[in-house]
Amino acid sequence: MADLRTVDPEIFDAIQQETHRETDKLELIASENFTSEAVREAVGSVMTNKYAEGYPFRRRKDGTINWEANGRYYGGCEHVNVAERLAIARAKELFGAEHANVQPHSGSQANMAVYFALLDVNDTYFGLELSHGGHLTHGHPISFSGMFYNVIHYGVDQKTEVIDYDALAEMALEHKPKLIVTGASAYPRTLDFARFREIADSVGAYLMVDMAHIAGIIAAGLHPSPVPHADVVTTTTHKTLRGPRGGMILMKDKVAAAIDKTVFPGIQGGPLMHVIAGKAVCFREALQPDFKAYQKKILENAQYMADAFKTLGYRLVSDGTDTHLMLVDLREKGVTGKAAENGLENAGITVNKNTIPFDPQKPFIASGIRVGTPALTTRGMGKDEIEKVVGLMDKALSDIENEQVLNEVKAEVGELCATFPLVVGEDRPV
Ligand code: DSN
Repeated sequence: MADLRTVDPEIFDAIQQETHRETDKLELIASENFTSEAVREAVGSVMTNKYAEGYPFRRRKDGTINWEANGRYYGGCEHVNVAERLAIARAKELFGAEHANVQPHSGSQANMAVYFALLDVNDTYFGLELSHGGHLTHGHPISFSGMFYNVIHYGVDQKTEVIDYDALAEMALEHKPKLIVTGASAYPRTLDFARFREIADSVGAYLMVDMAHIAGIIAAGLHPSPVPHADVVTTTTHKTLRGPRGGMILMKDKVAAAIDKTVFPGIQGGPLMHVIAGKAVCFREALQPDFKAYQKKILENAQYMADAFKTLGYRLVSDGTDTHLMLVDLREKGVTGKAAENGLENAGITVNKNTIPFDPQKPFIASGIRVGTPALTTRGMGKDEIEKVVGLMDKALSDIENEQVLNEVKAEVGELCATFPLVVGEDRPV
């Protein structure tokens, strides 16, 4: 980073400070993780310099792909083509998909491409309610995904806090959606993709699964895969999958031409070839045997974390988790999600406030927090450390405005981080 330090000391300093934050605090945001150095090397490479609008292939009239033909609108794409072809091939292998588009800049753009390709304006589609674990881009009125379509939301059962599949099946018969979207940002239980397919088929709807949160777990074969069931599967690449920040679409061949055309030229221009190179590295890493072991540890750690919270008297939404994340309902502790997020931040523990199903609080206050184990697992933490972390959180949450208590917790967080170091920057080898 010698050049950056000289050329732009302010940005250099901001990156240094972020390095310290990532290294010296405990990261429990369920959607965050730490990429490998190899992924960051690819993302920081010269491929950021290259325009490559189009694809590293052309489609024949019958829709099949001709990998020998040049589908780019710019010259000089021979090397970035290698990166994108590898990313596509590895994504297909990793998830067993018929086709992959690795160009979406984000999960939101991946979802946009699917809606624009499969729906007309004002068409009806179903998405999981945001406050029940869904995502803004699953039809919330303040998002493009809710502005152009007639979106009807389904939710969880109030008692079990698990998706009410019977209610969804009835809703489908009544409203005949053209598309059913599932996948979630804050839903701790296994999603029954076969059941979603059955419901979609009962009304001739497309099925789209946004697997962003659980993509790594699915890649490791530790959560049922949506790929055999869904027409389209969207994801980000930076959560449990531990790749660079970005999006991807997996799809059946029958919708591939329409979706590729919607990603480019429909909604995006030049693909971020440096990020696509990073995605290729991520998929290669995810194809290695140790990735499965890593995902298994994420899930085991989530069970230790859930048990530890319950032992200390916390209520978890749906009473636990099958995945990497859980929602802690803080109402009985007399703490709001917002106060918890702020207090824990001061104690060196990063979480996000989160609404719980049927939350009486507004989203900006929220009754709960969402916590996950991917980032702690990447640091090498296991049962003892997870139990220690929950104990520290309990100490802070039990006296969330007491500065002295928060400082005591922070000191212990510092010791734990030092024992489980993280190499996140060239200038911060540990
Ligand atoms: N913002 C992401 C999350 O935290 O789950 C979803 O896009």
